[in-house]
Amino acid sequence: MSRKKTPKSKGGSTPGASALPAANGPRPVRPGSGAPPHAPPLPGRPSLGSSGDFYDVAFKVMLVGDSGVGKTCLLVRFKDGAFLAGTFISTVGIDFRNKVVDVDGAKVKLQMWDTAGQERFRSVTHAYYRDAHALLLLYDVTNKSSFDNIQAWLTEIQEHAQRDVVLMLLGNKVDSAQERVVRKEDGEKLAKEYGLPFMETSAKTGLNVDLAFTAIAKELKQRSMKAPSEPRFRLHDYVRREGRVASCCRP
Ligand SMILES: Nc1nc2c(ncn2[C@@H]2O[C@H](COP(=O)(O)OP(=O)(O)O)[C@@H](O)[C@H]2O)c(=O)[nH]1
Ligand SMILES: [Mg+2]
Repeated sequence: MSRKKTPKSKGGSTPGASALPAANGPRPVRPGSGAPPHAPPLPGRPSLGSSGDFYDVAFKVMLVGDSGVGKTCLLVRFKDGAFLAGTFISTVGIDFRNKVVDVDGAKVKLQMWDTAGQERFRSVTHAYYRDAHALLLLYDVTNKSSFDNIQAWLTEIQEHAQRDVVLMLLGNKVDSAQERVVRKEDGEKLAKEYGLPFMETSAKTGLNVDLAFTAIAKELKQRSMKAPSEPRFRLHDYVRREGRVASCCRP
């Protein structure tokens, strides 16, 4: 299997100015290969980068949703296993972080993009959507308007994202049980209406955070390099089966 080396993630650029080629549908990104972005992964020819981990295939994952729902915190929780409380993180913003995850023996690099404040007026650069292989759409379970705005976000996504983009709906901040105003059933109902996989998460406790990104990585990896003998990965079933319920809400 081909193994590439990933450059370290860093700040300072906008999604439109990505060092990686623009994606074309859910095909993998192949940094450094010089090949068109829509080509399949290179088999059996490892390539070396300047630093970082080896990987077989890479994808762009974008986080969208209203300002304050916890996109940056979710990303940081997945990448670094830490929670950043307070407002500091929301004002600074980051551009992207890389993480390589192991999916059934394959190294899948997720390049995860953050919107760094553009989402405040739902004015996210359209190129941001166009480049995405997967989108995590977040609302905050303690903020009703962030939930009500999901439909508007979906309209944006339908207009500007690739038609076969992998999309998942996440209701974040479930650790804040006292402040919850959006019921889990409401999230489930909305997700069902749009045919989306859905989970509740907490960037604070880490609940379902790794699972959300891993599920996306599994789906994308299968789409790009599924062996004929391999059973089809079912994203909806996977998150339904593996998703944990916040301890506050167990019956
Ligand atoms: N209780 C709780 N607070 C969170 C969670 N995720 C984010 N926050 C807080 O919500 C605020 C906004 O988070 P941020 O990640 O900047 O949101 P963004 O604007 O969507 O990127 C910050 O004060 C975070 O500390 C969570 O899962 N639980
Ligand atoms: Mg942010």
